Amino acid sequence: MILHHYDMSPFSEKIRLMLDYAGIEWQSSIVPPMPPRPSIDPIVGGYRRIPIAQIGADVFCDTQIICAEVAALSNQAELSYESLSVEEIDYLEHIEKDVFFAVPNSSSGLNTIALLFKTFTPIQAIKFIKDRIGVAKGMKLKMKSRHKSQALLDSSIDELETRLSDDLFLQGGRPTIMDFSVHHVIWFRANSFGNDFLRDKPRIAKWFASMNKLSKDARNPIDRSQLVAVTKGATPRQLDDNLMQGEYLGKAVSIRPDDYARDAVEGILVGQDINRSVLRRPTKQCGDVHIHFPKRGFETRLL
Ligand SMILES: N[C@@H](CCC(=O)N[C@@H](CS)C(=O)NCC(=O)O)C(=O)O
Repeated sequence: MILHHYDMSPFSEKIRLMLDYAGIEWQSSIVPPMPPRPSIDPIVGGYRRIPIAQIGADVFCDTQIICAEVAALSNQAELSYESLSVEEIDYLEHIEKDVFFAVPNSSSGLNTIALLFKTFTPIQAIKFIKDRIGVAKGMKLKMKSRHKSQALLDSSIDELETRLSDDLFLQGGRPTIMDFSVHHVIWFRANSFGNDFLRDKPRIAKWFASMNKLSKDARNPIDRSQLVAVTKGATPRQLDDNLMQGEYLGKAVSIRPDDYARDAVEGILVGQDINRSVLRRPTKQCGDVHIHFPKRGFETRLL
């Protein structure tokens, strides 16, 4: 699997860690923290969120779908959202949206600016701030004030401490999708603004350390020309019969996230079931690719 990602991206950390835990070899394609991303933009055709995963001429957008692929490749169903109950999915949605955005929103503007100037050159930091202001403008999610974000973060951390049992992980003795989906949000908080909050949270501290230890941090880089060669040399995999359910099957459609960074990808809908949509997209350099999206959190429109 090829992973298009950047170091400070929490959702990328979720997949890096899961791939390492699942024992799947992956190749690392580092992209800039904001568009343009010349290595992946011509392949994916508009979708701007990170991470993106790729196997040959199949491209996977959003960690819901990437986790389903990792679960299938490693034969560990518990790494996929599809193994969860509705309540568990609702909990993760709350963590990966409301609590995720509460991390930057709970920090003072000065702390955020200091962090960005520590991470980037001044010009990059200014470009990054401008880019994220643009993303925030197109958002369908309601952002909370700093005070409310801090209260949400505190109560979510208290709740996590009580959810974690003596079994160490959220669903027992080994990590599942629940752990990976919560871990990257805690990682985001700890990496950006320090981990003092772990001091009086012994269960979270132990769990967080155990999760961090899953990282093998052994990356095989792949460069742009290798990427083109791999994509060009592959044909999209055959679609399962159960993907033949979409009402717009065979039609030209656009697909985009329904919440933020809502840039659309256009193509022919060649597969759909209750969890996934697959678009066929011609690319100039690499021929046809299939772009896989989750159904949850995405809109499909007839062109
Ligand atoms: N629901 C998406 C969320 C991905 C996401 O928000 N990624 C952030 C980086 S951690 C992002 O794309 N930010 C804008 C960007 O990098 O251009 C997923 O699960 O993949």
